Amino acid sequence: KAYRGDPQRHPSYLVHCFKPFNGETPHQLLSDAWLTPAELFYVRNHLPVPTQLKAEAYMFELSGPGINGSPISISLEELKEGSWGAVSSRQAVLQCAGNRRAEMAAVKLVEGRAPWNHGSIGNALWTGVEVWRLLQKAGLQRTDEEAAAAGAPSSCDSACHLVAEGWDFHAEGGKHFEVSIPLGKGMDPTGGVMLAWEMNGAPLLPDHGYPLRLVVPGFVGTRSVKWLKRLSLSASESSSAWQQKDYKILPQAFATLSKADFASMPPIMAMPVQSAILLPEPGSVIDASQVSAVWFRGYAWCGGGLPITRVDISADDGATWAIADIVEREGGGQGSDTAPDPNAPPQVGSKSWSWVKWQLPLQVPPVLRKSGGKWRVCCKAFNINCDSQPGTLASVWNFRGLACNAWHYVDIAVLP
Ligand code: MTE
Ligand code: MO
Repeated sequence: KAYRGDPQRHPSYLVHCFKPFNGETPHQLLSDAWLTPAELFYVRNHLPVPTQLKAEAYMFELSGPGINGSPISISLEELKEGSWGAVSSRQAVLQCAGNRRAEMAAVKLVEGRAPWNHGSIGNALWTGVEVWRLLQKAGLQRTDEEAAAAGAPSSCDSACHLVAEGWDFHAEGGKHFEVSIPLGKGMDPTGGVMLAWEMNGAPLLPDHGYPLRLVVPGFVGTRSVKWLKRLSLSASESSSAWQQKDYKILPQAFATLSKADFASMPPIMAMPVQSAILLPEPGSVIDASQVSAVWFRGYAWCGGGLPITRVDISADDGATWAIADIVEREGGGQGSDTAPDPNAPPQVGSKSWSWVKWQLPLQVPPVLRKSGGKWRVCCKAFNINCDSQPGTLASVWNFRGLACNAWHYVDIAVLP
């Protein structure tokens, strides 16, 4: 009953759960679209959608040490007028911690609700106000002026964490969704953290946080709190179960809930290098008498704002690798002759919150062309720090099934 007010959804979602709604973007669309359409952008809700919120009357509360007049109420109107900092737009990927959980679960059972494939990720253009501007206007000062000039995080005297609470809540416990991020990320002018009211140029849809959400680029999706109710500065992390007992990568030794010592591990913030093959879809059938080569296409992304430098593809389980063509990256290659080459190396020191799209045609191997069989292809990406992805699912397996970023494999069937 609590979910009666939930919005209508696009029928093409690959639904993992209806109450709360957890739906994945169709992979063909993920591949075709540079900006993932909002009406099919993956949805990860923990609770019913709070549907009573209206942009016209909307306010959120800002409080904590260093905030003038704390607590203060800030309306969406004020944000849109630019009273809390210039309005700007930025592309950023959101990826759920559970993206690719289904692969991990196939190795060994995981304690995680939705069996996501590789489609709980999307890239969008977010419009709003940068949180560091808002916090500065609200009175938050860095104690070290030099650090400010250098764009460094605040020195964290009385408040180290930015806690964000949503309007959605548990009918039983009355607890609103809540998580936190380090204040340094929120105060970093290059950290990209925004309060956004538009996604891809239109007001946020109810499922994506209408009327206002936090967007924390480069961090695990769960930090981007939807339906924002309150932002507060705090000396400690959020004490919620979502912060303390959920989004953590536990060692293999804690393979049951009763053993899981959540306090021993920090919550996930920045996400590791990720890439996946979107097309052809696993299980596709290729008729080798009709086609000689197959185009493989997919995405690559890294958390922490670290640009992707390249994507490698292997058809022999990682013994040899071909280099994929980066067909699109932010500011490059979007169908224009004058745009910079997306394969050009990213600037050292630059940040990237968006993804890259890649492709590569592979010849059907002669053996398969002759007698048919299973064709297994995998990909891995590198970021600017030379981090890549681990080879096996077993090496990244964790009890909650989070941050799965092993080489991504697809098996397709070849008919001779
Ligand atoms: N914010 C609130 N208030 N409630 C939620 O359930 N889910 C989080 C995050 N923000 C959530 C939330 C999780 S786990 C993810 S992955 C992202 O929102 C998903 O955002 P999306 O549904 O817009 O794709
Ligand atoms: Mo998530």
